[in-house]
This record gives sequence, structure tokens and C-alpha cells, in this order.
Amino acid sequence: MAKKPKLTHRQRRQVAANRNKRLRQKGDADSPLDEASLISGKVIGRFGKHADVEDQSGTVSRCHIRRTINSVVCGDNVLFSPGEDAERDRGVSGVIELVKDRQSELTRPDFYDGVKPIAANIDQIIIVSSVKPALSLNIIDRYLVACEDIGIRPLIVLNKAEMLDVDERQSTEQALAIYQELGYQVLFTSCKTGEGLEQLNAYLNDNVSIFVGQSGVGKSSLVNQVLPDADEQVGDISDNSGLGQHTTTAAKLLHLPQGGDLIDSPGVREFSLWHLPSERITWGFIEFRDYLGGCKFRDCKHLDDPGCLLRDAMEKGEISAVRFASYHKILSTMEDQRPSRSQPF
Ligand SMILES: Nc1nc2c(ncn2[C@@H]2O[C@H](COP(=O)(O)OP(=O)(O)O)[C@@H](O)[C@H]2O)c(=O)[nH]1
Ligand SMILES: [Mg+2]
Ligand SMILES: [Zn+2]
Repeated sequence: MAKKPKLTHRQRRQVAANRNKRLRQKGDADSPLDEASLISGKVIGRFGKHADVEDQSGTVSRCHIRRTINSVVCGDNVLFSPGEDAERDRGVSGVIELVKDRQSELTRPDFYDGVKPIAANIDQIIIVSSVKPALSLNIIDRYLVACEDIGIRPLIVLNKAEMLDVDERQSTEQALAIYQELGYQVLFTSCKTGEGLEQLNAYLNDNVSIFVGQSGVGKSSLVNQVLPDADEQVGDISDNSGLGQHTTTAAKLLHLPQGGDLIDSPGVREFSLWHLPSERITWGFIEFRDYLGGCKFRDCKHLDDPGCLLRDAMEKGEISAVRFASYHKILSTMEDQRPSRSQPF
């Protein structure tokens, strides 16, 4: 079958803008019929060319996506035209006509497409870490920068807490206290003893959350604890193989029994940062902000540049030396991770 010609980015934007304008006009003007034919819904599944949209009554329609729409991701609020019931039985029935403005957007750098949205309208990112694999504050810092960049509240979870003996527990609490001092919430959990799960549920309540973190820290196990019906595979090989099995897996939005939603998708779990320009990384370290713009040189690298306020603050103990080192590690490794062709977007 011949492929339809691809619209350029610009054309797509223009056509979508025209279409949205028309729809808005219809919506508030004198055409009750058209308005009535479109239904509000939320995207709860996204795969290939289709999306599952749930309306207010909980009915799910598998929808096509209007070609002029740039992206549809889990968590999106949309207007769609449902198909005939007969069509619904055969699978795909509706068409998504409009994606409402997103309150927040989680993105991932894509080699060909620039920055791609992977989830929308999230309230909270749960950064999961553990002691096995070993606790990495640097990975936590990366995720925190990403959270700050998109303006979504993080919660730092240290899972497998029951594996710590008394001394380890104390030193781990001390290590994570940096984050509490910065105003971030930290929670110790264990899927084995149930520690912290009640609090975790309280954090999830009435929010749209996602779990992120390294493979093996217990994200799927935690999802199973808070959502027993989810039946997430635990310790699965595909998570570790990096062979892309998961990239074909659908992204989904799951409802929590006590209210609130979880978005789970492979791209979401280990999103990376190399698309951010270095100033954005600097800004993502919230305790640095007070000092920014005050260094002697405008292009200060905050290393051994003379008159560097950040280094000065670190030496005086106003900024944690661990976070300062972590910041420089992120900057230096980002250069390696970024595909050579690609510029920061
Ligand atoms: N000891 C201990 N093991 C856990 C805990 N949570 C998860 N695990 C184990 O850690 C491994 C990886 O868990 P999984 O949920 O698949 O991690 P994911 O890759 O982050 O989704 C599995 O063997 C789990 O049984 C915990 O709280 N304590
Ligand atoms: Mg998993
Ligand atoms: Zn500086």
C-alpha cells in the first residue's frame, strides 16, 4: 500500500492549529450536533498507531489518531469521536481529534525526532533507588535535574530497606539527608517487610505518578505492592538485556484502588538527560540557583575558575561537596552520552 506523503513539521502544526480553531469554534458556538459528537477522555494506553481512550464513564475506546496531531501519550486529555458500537467490537473504533494542553510533559531525547513526549499531566515522579544495586546519589541527582527541568515534584524512595543493618541504615539516612535539607521528600520502603508502603500509598493518592530508576531497584515490585492487579513482571530479563523488548511494550496508565493513577512505560522508566543544555543542568541543582550569575566570568565552568561563587559556597559548606562533585560528573558524562551528530536541543 502506498504511503501517504509525510507532512512537514510546519505543515502539521498549521493544519493542527486550523483544526483546533475550528473545533473550538464549534464547541462554543451554535453547533450542538458537532459538540455532542466529541467526547472527553483520557489516554490510558499508547502503542503503535493507536491509543486507548477512557471516557468519564470508564468505557475504553481504541482510537486512531488524527494525522495532524503531533503526539498522543498516556495521561493526555483528549477529545475524540467514538466509532459505531459495531466497529468497537472489531477493535479500533474512535478517532482522537484534539489533545488538550498539557499541564506537564515528560520528554525523552530521540535520535531522529528531537525531544519526544512520553507521558503527560504527571504530578509526581517517584525516583526509586536501593542498596542492591548499590545506592547511586549521582543517578538520583540526574533524575532530580530532570524533575526540576519539567517542574514535576519528585519523591525519593530507598527500596530494599530491610537489607540494611543498623550501621548501614544510619549511614544511608545520613547520605540521603542532603535531599531532605533541600526540601525533597525521602521515603524508605521494603517490599519484603512492608516498611513505608502505607506512606507510599499516601503519596500516590489522588496523584498521577510514575516510577523511575535503575533496573533491579524494585520498581515493578513496588507497583505490584500498590496495585496488586497490575501483575508486573519482577526481575524480568528483558529489563536488563537492553535488547529493546520493552520498547515494543505498550505504555499504560493504571488506576490505583484508592484513587490516583500510575503511568508505566518503558521509555519513562529510564529517561535520560543528554538533551539538556549545561545551563539547564546547573539550574536543576536547586541550591545553586542563589549563586548563579554571580561568578566573576560569565562563562564560568564552576571548576577552578577564579571568582567562582559556586565553588566558594561549596568550600564554605553552603553547598554540599557531594552534590557539587555529582554536578560535575553529570556534565562530563553527558558529553560522552550525547550522540556526536546531535546538539543539545
Ligand atoms: N530484598 C528485597 N528485594 C526486593 C525488594 N523489592 C524488590 N526486590 C527484588 O529485587 C529484584 C528486582 O525487582 P524488580 O521489581 O524487578 O525491579 P525493577 O527492575 O526496578 O522493576 C527482584 O528480585 C525483587 O524480588 C525489597 O524491598 N527487598
Ligand atoms: Mg521492572
Ligand atoms: Zn562559577
